[in-house]
Amino acid sequence: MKVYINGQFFLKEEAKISVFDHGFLYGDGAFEGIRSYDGLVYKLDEHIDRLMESLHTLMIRLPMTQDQLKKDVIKTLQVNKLTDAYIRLIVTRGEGDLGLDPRKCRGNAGIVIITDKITLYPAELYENGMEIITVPTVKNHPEALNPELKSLNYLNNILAKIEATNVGYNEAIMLDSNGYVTECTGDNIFILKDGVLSTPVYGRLKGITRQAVIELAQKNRIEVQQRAFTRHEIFNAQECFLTGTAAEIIPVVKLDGRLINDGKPGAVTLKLIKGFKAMTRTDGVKYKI
Ligand code: PXG
Repeated sequence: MKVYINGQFFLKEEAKISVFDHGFLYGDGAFEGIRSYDGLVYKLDEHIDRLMESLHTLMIRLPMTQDQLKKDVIKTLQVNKLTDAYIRLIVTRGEGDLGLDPRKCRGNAGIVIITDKITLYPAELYENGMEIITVPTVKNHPEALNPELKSLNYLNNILAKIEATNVGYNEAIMLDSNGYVTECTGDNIFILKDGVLSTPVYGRLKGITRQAVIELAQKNRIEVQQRAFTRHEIFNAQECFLTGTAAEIIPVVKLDGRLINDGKPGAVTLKLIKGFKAMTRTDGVKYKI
């Protein structure tokens, strides 16, 4: 496996960045998690657009054109001969002196592209659904560190993940400081009630898979509402599922000990999983290895 660092490829063992990089020192940077399926990079433009928004907020200048960055993502897949991959694209503030001030980083931002084989949750969880819990760690306030910003500082989510795995759960719901549901540690959340799909509108990452599922549902004439809701609505929903690049779509059948409906993945969830699978095998930026 070879790793792309600033235009050059390095063996995994030799792929290293400076300890003075502000991405390492302060989590100062942004990233994307992208996937390719069967020689197609799924939603590459959307991922690059979201990355550009993160960089704009962080006031980090991309040291190349967006087009070149997309080409380099594909080149990394080709160098590693991967048709089905997980792609981690990282932009860091770059090397600087000690001290928070980004002006201490006089060089360019750093670009790293890691490609790897995909790791999904166990197949059993896709068939039978997942049990999740709500954790005490509250989601970052949007005016502290906005969850829409996919920054290299993921400690809020990591703390929540630790709280979930400590008690034997794979995923956790995080609430905002008013008690509304935001998302999970690496996935967005949807519920279905009376034929209407709902997903939180504030305080969560604007997931690419979330958007794809919204569009897929609308194509299937399912109404979608982006709105605030509480755990009470999840307990009493007919269906619930999570979406994310890594997880794709995974059914949720129990939250905080409450069965959701009959505790089995719902019909709409299964239909969306099928539609999403088909989409990932046909849409995307084609590449040859
Ligand atoms: N919420 C959060 C906090 C995320 O980090 C999502 C939602 C889903 O967004 P997308 O755009 O992927 O539909 C994410 C995405 C990993 C990994 O390595 C994490 C994500 C994506 C891919 C891999 O754990 N998070």
